[in-house]
Amino acid sequence: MSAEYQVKGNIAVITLNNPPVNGLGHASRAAVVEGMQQALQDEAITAIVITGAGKAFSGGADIKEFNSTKAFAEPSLQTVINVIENASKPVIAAIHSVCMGGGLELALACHYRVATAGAQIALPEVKLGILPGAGGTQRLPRVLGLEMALNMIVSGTPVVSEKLAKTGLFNQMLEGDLMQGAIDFANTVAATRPLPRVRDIKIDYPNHEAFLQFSRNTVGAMAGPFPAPLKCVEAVAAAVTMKFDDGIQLERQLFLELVQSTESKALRHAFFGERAAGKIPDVPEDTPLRPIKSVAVIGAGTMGGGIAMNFANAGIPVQILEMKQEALDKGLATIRKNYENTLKKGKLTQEKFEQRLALITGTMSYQDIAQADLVIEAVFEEMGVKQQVFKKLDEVMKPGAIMASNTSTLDVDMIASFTQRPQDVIGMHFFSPANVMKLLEIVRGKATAKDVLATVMALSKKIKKTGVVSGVCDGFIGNRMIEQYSRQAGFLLEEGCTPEQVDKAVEKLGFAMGPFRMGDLAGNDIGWAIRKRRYIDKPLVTYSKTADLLCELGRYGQKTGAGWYDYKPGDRKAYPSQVVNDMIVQHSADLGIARRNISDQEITERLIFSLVNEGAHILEEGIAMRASDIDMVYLSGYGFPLHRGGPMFYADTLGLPNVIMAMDKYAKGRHGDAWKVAALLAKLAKEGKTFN
Ligand code: 3H9
Repeated sequence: MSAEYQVKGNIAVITLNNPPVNGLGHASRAAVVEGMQQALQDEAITAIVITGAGKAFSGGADIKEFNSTKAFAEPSLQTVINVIENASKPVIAAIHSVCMGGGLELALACHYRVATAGAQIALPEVKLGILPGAGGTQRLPRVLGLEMALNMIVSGTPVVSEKLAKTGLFNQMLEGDLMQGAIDFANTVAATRPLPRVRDIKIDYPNHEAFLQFSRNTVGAMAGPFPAPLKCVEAVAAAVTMKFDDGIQLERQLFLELVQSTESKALRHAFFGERAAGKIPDVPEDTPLRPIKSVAVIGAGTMGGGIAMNFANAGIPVQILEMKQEALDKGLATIRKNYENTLKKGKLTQEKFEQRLALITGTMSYQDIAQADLVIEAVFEEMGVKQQVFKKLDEVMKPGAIMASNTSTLDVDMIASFTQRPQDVIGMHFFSPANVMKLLEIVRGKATAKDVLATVMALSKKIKKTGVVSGVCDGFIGNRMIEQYSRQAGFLLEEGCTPEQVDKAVEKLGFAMGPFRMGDLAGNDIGWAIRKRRYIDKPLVTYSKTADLLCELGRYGQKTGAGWYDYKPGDRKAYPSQVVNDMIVQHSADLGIARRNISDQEITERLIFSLVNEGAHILEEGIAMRASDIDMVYLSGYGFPLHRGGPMFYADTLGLPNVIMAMDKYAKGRHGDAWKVAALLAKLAKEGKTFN
């Protein structure tokens, strides 16, 4: 049953029951209408309470239905709302826990609303690239006022119910048992007529046009590539400028436009992708977890320090181990400085600042960290160094401690083999800056125990990361793909581009940063070291030597004040570099390449399709469990534009046969070997299917 009908004295109670969050899917909507009809026909019933079972009143419309006709099948949410609002008996929404989207819209159609404290109230549709499509933009301003409602609708941010206690949204805040309180309230209003309807409230906002214009300007400036925020303003404006029914009609029309937009599809893909990433088919959800009450990090460098901050932020004590006092002091001082900056910006209270710093301690003794539940190694990216560290960890760590490596490319199985307990070894690949970036690649070795994997997945949630599982291969999901992207970026320089032209083309597509600005930020020497190792193993793989030449000039990036671009002291702005551009032109001449004009389309296709093709190989080999995992890696770790949904989703939207057609064209150019179409990509295109 997706909604239950009960009678308590003279009160009918309709309880939404569609776990996990009582999404208003087709069956739930039909059940509410049925319950309403039953209650209205029963003469003994004097009022109707609507509530939700389990952990939500309702999380809103069932987003899964949006890609099918089910979302609009009758009874639609609009129909349910009309049945409730036009009912001849009082209908009371009894709200708790979560009341969002269509759930809040349903509550707004009720004649009365009662709530417990702590309920999350939101119209979060904008985060899915849509707007409230069942009256929310028209009714919320009528109970909260124009400004507050607009803020909530444009931001999608939840507000706790007690903060709204004094607004027209709630008739009563309840303490104690919600159901008893709601029934008592229902009995007090059972005879009230006429029944109050939110739609009949007049919004009083003198000079609303000035406010709306201000909102259009500010929202427009922040909306970026997303159409939804401005459409939200347009719909809310209708609540003051149009008759209620006309406003509803406009809202409907805007909703239907947005729900079909690629931007919204991409955001919905990301919503489900993030949740799917947490599911590992052969690891049951109830796998017992190892308790993680303390953590140790080996290495106080930029990475180690950033990693440690994640745990302190989550209230978990963390020790940092270094070999030299000086390095340890420097690392701890950097952490302090980072927190001080956050404190200065007002994003941290003094109390939290002190708490977090107190949770981070330093040591130079392995014995001191022996009792940690989890240890993460973040030392130099070299197998010999990792070997020493893991041998030592194996000697000292208590039985059952999880031993993780933050390696970004190395073989986690080999690292595990340095210990007598490979089942306790796992990869935890953080992205720099580790205290900021959302992505955590969780590398499952062939011996990694299921409970170790489950524990690290749960921990990633606790430290607010998007955890994505990868199998073992050189570079895992993200860096293995980026290698192909970087190769293309290098070839483009040899063939006629400047770093600036490549970066601009990619940034125009929506990337946070193009490959060369990114290289300067991360440090070009890191890629250099990786290439030296990689191409010894794979001498036949071609790549542009331009990046090596850059490093030979000592231009490692922002940290050396020069990289692909020039930098001024204390300024992160990238200035095109004559030295670099001359070097690139000279390198082309040395290779005998006649430089040519290259279009932005060629640049972006070569970069993105090289990601897609490698992503297809990664899927074929089972390194990633699903295409959406690859998209999550790129959305949360590589600045891939959110409105394009990740590389695999983007390829789906372009059409896989079109991707292959472009790849075939580039295969006829230089380094055609890079464009061999992955078998999975070819197969899906042939069958008319998509990755996602
Ligand atoms: C809308 O209402 C449109 C209307 O205006 C107009 C219509 C005409 N649908 O996040 P969690 C699933 S648009 C389907 O991990 P939490 C989710 O996929 C909707 N499924 O839990 C996951 O499934 P699984 C507006 C949904 O406790 C499970 O619930 N509403 C929906 O951390 C648990 O999710 C929103 O945008 C849904 N609406 O957070 C609310 N919501 O276990 C979006 C959740 O299979 N949802 N699921 O992976 C949220 O913000 C959070 O999920 C919520 C719970 C706060 C509710």
